[in-house]
Amino acid sequence: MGQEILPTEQDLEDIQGNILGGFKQDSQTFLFFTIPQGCRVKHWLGEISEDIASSAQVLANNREFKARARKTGGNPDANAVFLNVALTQKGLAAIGVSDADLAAMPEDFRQGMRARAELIGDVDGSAPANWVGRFAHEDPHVALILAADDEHRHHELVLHHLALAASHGLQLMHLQTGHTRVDQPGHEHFGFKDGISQPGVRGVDLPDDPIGNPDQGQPGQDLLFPGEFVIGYTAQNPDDEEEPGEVRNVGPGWTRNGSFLVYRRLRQDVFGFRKFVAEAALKTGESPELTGARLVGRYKSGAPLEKLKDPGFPNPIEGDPSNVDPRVLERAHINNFEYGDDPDGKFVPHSAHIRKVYPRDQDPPKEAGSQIRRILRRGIPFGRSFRPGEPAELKFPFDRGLNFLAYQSSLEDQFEFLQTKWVNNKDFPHAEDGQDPIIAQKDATRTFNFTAKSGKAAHLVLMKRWVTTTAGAYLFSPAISVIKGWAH
Ligand code: N7H
Repeated sequence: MGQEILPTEQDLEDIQGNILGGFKQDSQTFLFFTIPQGCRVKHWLGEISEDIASSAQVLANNREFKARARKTGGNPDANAVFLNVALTQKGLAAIGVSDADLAAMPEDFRQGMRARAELIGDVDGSAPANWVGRFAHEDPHVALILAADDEHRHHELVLHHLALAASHGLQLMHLQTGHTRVDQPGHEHFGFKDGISQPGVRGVDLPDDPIGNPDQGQPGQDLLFPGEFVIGYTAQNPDDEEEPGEVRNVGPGWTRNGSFLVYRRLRQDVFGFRKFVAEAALKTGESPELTGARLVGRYKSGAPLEKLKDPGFPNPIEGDPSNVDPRVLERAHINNFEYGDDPDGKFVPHSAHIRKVYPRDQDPPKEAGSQIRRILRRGIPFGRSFRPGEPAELKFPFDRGLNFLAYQSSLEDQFEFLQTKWVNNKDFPHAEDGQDPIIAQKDATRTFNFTAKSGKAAHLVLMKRWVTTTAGAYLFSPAISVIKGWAH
């Protein structure tokens, strides 16, 4: 058994808030800057460092929101404004990190997302040369993540930080908005409920049932060792999901309490997706709701296809999917399922999005192999909701999609592994199972295999991507004390 290093309260004060807490605010803006030589970047860091939100702060506010939602008290700060900071390798160099320390950072991060584009499948329309604005030919140095519930305060926050950065000589490279959808809060643009399943973190997330089930947060949510997401802590044991593994140390000593952040601006073609689902449903004779749910692994409501085979819930594969028992959306059920009892993918196809990116206890990779590939997702949509009748393809800046954000302690073993070995790989988990129909980036033409209502094997040919990468970066989100140390 390895050593168990878990974050203390003092550590949670030092780890940036979007990492372990996650900003839940409805308005978020991502400001990407470059740091020209000779600009007063250290003074700027000094100005912003006092305002960086910690995980302790964000976790406390999120708990108050939850308590209010469950009507058990709760006094969240509706006026809270949160700020976080992350830098690319070029940004670390620009603020004066030593060459030795820069060289000690992992290769994936040093190279950056642009250089790794082919590896992760960002080719053709998703290739960096086609990314929006200045992302098409350069990397940002630093990103500010700004979050507020109140729209007015959010605007003030953004304007304040634009002016502050400019007054210190930083150059704005890209301003990316993010907004919860007004017509369907909590749902991404294709219409599916998002933000349901996240890894729980030991020492941070509390078990619902500490005596009976201390290794789970909410039902079905396995608690993982924090070193999977934050540097300097015990990580998972790759051979046993319940035992601690090694302490994860990466690069120079100052990376402790930091985390690697993947940012991807993913454009969504809602018209194309809806058209495909409607036509596919006609071909297979199944409802459009069921066809969409097969691609994702959940219905638009978030109801998990896998769960619905359990005795006690009406089985939507046989009947009308709108008959889904609403109890399945409750905390006790919505994420409480495995795939081991559906080895052939009869309910959730092997390549359905949520099964590809988190195969749970499926073999391969087995539970322990699944848990070392998890990420903390912190995405938020951008752009207006689709309105029937509008042009099929919308170009920047009027497009829509997902600001995909994910924190982890290894880009190569987590985000890149998911993208290359599972999502883009038609042979995972088994030969010819197909690529992820939602987010695969490699080939435009893919085949989606599933078991039809009749029990027979069926397949759909996907001719087009509905998700395109339109910008991206690998960033590092350092401990708050480290940023204060760099400032003067
Ligand atoms: Fe995915 N979608 O609407 O289809 N995702 N995702 N994702 N995703 C999830 O369970 C979606 C993307 C993960 O724990 C849900 O919280 C869309 C990337 C992971 O069971 C839905 C886009 C990557 C999970 C979507 C997109 C991932 C997950 C269900 C792009 C990583 C958790 C909601 C526009 C490489 C799986 C939920 C689990 C869930 C959709 C991107 C990964 C509905 C539209 C790039 C790990």
